[in-house]
Amino acid sequence: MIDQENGVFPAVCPLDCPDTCGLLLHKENGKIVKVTGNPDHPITKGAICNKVRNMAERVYHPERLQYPMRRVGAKGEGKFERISWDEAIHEIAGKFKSISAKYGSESILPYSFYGNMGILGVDGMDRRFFNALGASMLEQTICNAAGNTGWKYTMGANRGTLPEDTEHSDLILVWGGNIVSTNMHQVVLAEKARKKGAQIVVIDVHRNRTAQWGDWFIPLYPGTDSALALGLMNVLFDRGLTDEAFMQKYTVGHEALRDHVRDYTPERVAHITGVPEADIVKLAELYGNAQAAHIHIGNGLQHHDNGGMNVRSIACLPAITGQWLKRGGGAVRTNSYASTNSDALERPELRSNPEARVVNMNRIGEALLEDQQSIRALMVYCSNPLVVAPDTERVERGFAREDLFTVVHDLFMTDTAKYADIVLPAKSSFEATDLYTSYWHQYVHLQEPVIAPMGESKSNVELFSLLGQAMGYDPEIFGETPERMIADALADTGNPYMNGVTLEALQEHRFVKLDMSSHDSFLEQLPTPSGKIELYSETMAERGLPPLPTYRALVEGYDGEHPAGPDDVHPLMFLSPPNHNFLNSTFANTEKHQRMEKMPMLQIHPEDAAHRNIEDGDAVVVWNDRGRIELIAKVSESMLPGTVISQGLWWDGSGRKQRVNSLTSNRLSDMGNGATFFSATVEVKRQ
Ligand SMILES: Nc1nc2c(c(=O)[nH]1)N[C@H]1C(S)=C(S)[C@@H](COP(=O)(O)OP(=O)(O)OC[C@H]3O[C@@H](n4cnc5c(=O)[nH]c(N)nc54)[C@H](O)[C@@H]3O)O[C@H]1N2
Ligand SMILES: Nc1nc2c(c(=O)[nH]1)N[C@H]1C(S)=C(S)[C@@H](COP(=O)(O)OP(=O)(O)OC[C@H]3O[C@@H](n4cnc5c(=O)[nH]c(N)nc54)[C@H](O)[C@@H]3O)O[C@H]1N2
Ligand code: SF4
Ligand SMILES: [Mo]
Repeated sequence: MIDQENGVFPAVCPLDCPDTCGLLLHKENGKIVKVTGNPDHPITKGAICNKVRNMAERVYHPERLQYPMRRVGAKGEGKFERISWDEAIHEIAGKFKSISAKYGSESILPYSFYGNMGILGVDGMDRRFFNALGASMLEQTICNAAGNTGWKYTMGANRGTLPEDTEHSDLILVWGGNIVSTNMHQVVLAEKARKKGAQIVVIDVHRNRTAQWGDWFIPLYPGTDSALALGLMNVLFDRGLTDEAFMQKYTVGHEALRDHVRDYTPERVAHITGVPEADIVKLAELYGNAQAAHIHIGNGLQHHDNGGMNVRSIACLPAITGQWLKRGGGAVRTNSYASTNSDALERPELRSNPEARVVNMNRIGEALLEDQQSIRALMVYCSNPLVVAPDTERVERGFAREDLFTVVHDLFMTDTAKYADIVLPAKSSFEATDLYTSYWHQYVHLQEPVIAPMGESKSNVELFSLLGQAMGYDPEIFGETPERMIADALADTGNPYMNGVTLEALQEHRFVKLDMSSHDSFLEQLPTPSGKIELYSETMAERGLPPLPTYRALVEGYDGEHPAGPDDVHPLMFLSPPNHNFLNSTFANTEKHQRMEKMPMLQIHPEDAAHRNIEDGDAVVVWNDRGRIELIAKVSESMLPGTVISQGLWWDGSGRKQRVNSLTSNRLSDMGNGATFFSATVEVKRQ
């Protein structure tokens, strides 16, 4: 493909998005001129989002990094000189060796996430390298850790309703997820259900694009979702809308739960959540009487102090109503049916320091500042922590440490890369070979290079191969080709769903469906301690968590029961969910995507605006004890008073003024050590 100047070539979207779309890359004179959806892909069927339709702008952007560079200016200043790959690799390996010898290998920390979902690059050759090095380990909990943990306490595994089944639902609750922007093919499937009469209810803190598309929008105070779920359970038990036979057979703890939810009367829950009592009853009746009700549990409601419990509580709803037995009924957080042979990929036997300490990625600023003695070198790839990690000011101070040796591998000179001692150019996913699974649908994809690499850029696999060899590690393990790695990753997975997913099948078809033939017995094989759906969780009790779903107010924040008072210095809840045209901080530096998003804004309720003499279009300052940013006010009734919203992780252009994470906290969630991006409070004034 790479040698063919013209033609249409299959590809897969590499971004951290549930849809994992099949793509077609249209090449003319050796360059991609158009990106479209692959109509043969059974789930994504030729439709793709606008972001990726404009991917060529990113791939051929004039600011793509072309060659390795060494810092010559101050940290963060962005002044670099060109060096060769040989020099770069030599310098990094030399530094890692001397730092290891002097301070111990644990003083080196990798920092990565899923800027490119290719398994070989983020869960493969890189892991081999850090295992052999004996580096500290990164706890990668910035995205969905709280919710996944909460879900697993109830259901055992991150599995739920399959996408294709949702077109058979007659009621779809989209709860804390902005699927029009973040999971567009779920919207297509829900539209099919809607044509057959399904109703779509959206429960969110603001009238996002999904709420505008749905049939009924229910706004609530941030972080009060577990209270709402408990209120719904109260009505369901009270009105006999539960499925006794199902609960007997498939759950534990339903008697205890029935007693427990008596405390969550619609009246009290209305007070906590801001959802009117009549709406709570109406929603419970709608849910309890549905033929097949599906709940899409988004990521938004779990980025809170109580995020794990929000998901855990909602996950009890399909269990008490027996919805799991209905086609199109149930719920989904993520669908992790695929798995690779991670030992073959990561080579845990190479681990030179099995006791290496673990650093939580949400607390990177704190780790760098308070632990100065212990972290001496940092290697960042597939992530942009200066923009995406909470508490930016602290992260920035950490990265500014003169004694810290930092390497950043990226496609662009991100805010993070500006702090690097060595910057390395990364290939785009269309320039490399890698393997992609989806965390929503059941297809596995192969990407092979379609275009030549930009400048001297290298893939993660190539980078860590070179580094491993320069360190003197086993040349065979660090010299493996991507094809060999894929073949090994797909062999002996011990996972029946992976039957038939082989390198050869992928080379022939580009994407291969998981073998779902053993899937019918989903409920019979729940991997919880009891083997049943755990409405009461003994494990949670052992870990000091409430064993039954229980509402706990946010650490920093307000609800209807504890509203902000006159003494509160930061009386507004501040939420910064993703926007439509960026993918986290990716695309925030391409002009086309910036134009589509217009500018970084703060949505503020007319009542909150009036108190502060703020009018639509005013420049405003948003601040708290952690930081201060500047945005343009958009006065709107799209959320309840007391909540302000800024969508999108902006960073390019006017410097640090618009980085929303300057305001967010690095507190960890109740479960899973997850991020609490949306549990922050602020004050706002006109500039
Ligand atoms: N266009 C686009 N698509 C993306 C991304 C992107 O940046 N842009 N990011 C990708 C990634 S990494 C992820 S994890 C997913 C995330 O995608 P989603 O699962 O959709 O999650 P979010 O967009 O973070 O939040 C969804 C909604 O939850 C709301 N919310 C916040 N707090 C609460 C609460 O307490 N209760 C309720 N009910 N709602 C609340 C937010 O305001 C937002 O409208 O999207 C992926 N897809
Ligand atoms: N305030 C707030 N903060 C958030 C969120 C939020 O909703 N609000 N969402 C959070 C969530 S859910 C997530 S998942 C995180 C995401 O945070 P990140 O994983 O950091 O995601 P991106 O911002 O997309 O940054 C990915 C970087 O990887 C680079 N990259 C892409 N491909 C490659 C490659 O092949 N090799 C290398 N070396 N680099 C590559 C890209 O150029 C980009 O700079 O952000 C979190 N931060
Ligand atoms: S970002 Fe999501 S919707 Fe857009 S092309 Fe990629 S996988 Fe598809
Ligand atoms: Mo995420």
